[in-house]
Amino acid sequence: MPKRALITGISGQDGRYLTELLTSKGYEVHGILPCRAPGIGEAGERLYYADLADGSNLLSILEQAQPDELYNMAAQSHVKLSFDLPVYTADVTGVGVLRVLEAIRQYEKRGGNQVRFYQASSSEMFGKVAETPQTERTPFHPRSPYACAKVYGYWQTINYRESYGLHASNGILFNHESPRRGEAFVTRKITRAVAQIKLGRQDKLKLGNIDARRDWGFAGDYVEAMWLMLQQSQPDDYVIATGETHSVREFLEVAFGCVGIDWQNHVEIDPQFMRPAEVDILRGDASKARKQLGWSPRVPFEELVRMMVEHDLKLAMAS
Ligand code: NAP
Ligand code: G4F
Repeated sequence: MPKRALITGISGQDGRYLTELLTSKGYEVHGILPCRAPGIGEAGERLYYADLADGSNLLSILEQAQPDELYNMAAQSHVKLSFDLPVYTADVTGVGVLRVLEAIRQYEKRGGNQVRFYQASSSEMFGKVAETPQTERTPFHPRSPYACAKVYGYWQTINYRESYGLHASNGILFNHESPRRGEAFVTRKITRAVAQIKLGRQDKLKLGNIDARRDWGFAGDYVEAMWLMLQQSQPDDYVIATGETHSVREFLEVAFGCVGIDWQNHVEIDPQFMRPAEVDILRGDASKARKQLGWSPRVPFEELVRMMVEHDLKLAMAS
């Protein structure tokens, strides 16, 4: 019998990489789509509609999918948007985790198989960082409604592990990017603009705080860490990061450098992209994951940027 996995947020960046990884490992992959997804009403075999703001059909989905592993990727995942939609973000990104955990508890209580649970926690929880680099022991200081919601989900995951013995783990993942990254995140916004500017179809790129620093890795590497967490006999929480930090400014230099253009001639600072509170610097220490999971990142920063620029250039030339 192949192992079965259920992925919420299967249509997102990580959901897609994780589906490929698990499929390559012989898993039968089931996925949950939010009801606004295109093709509504046509979810096929192994695809289910559910909204984490509702959750009323989660138990029924578990009964149909009978997963050995559940990866909770679904979230309103945009930090800036969470300032405009704080209650919605708290509901989906925070309480949504509780809805999934409670469905698993009910499922197991009714005689279902044990479900190993992965929660997509975030380095945003460190927010106004108490120390650098950040580890599993660094205190949280969330700086956005999104980060507050993630802290809630993180602690509910631990509560269900400690109260009910669920095999529930948190991956505290630092920023990870790819050609599949959503277009509203800064890396993809930049690489798409680089392609348009190179082809002479755009002149200016408007950005917010370009001095912010992030620990950027490749999403394809990071989904492997998620899988490794659920293969451990004991559930636990792990930081997943490269250990390097780069500013948005550095990202601009490398991305525009890939096509031989000086970014300074094209970038404008626009206050509409500033946040009410900023996370100035993130840099993670993934020593625990290296030691206990045998995980390490493969794609370095410059290669990641080049991969994204080349992808967006190809896309732009084809359109
Ligand atoms: P993403 O591309 O934004 O994907 C989020 C997924 O959640 C999408 O499939 C989305 O569906 C779905 N979704 C949104 N609202 C939903 C709702 N109300 N009910 C059910 N599904 C809903 O995010 P990602 O980059 O793949 O990240 C995956 C997870 O890791 C997220 O929880 C994110 O917060 C977390 N995380 C990401 C990073 C990172 O750097 N990428 C770092 C740390 C943690 P649609 O496609 O229809 O919107
Ligand atoms: O790409 P971003 O929007 O990612 P952010 O806020 O770090 O959040 C991402 O990573 C988190 C992990 O740490 C995830 F949990 C979360 O779901 C998401 O995937 O912004 C990165 C930085 C910020 O400091 C932002 O202020 O870039 C700065 N920035 C500057 N100009 C901009 C822009 N960000 C966006 N999205 N758009 C801009 O125009």
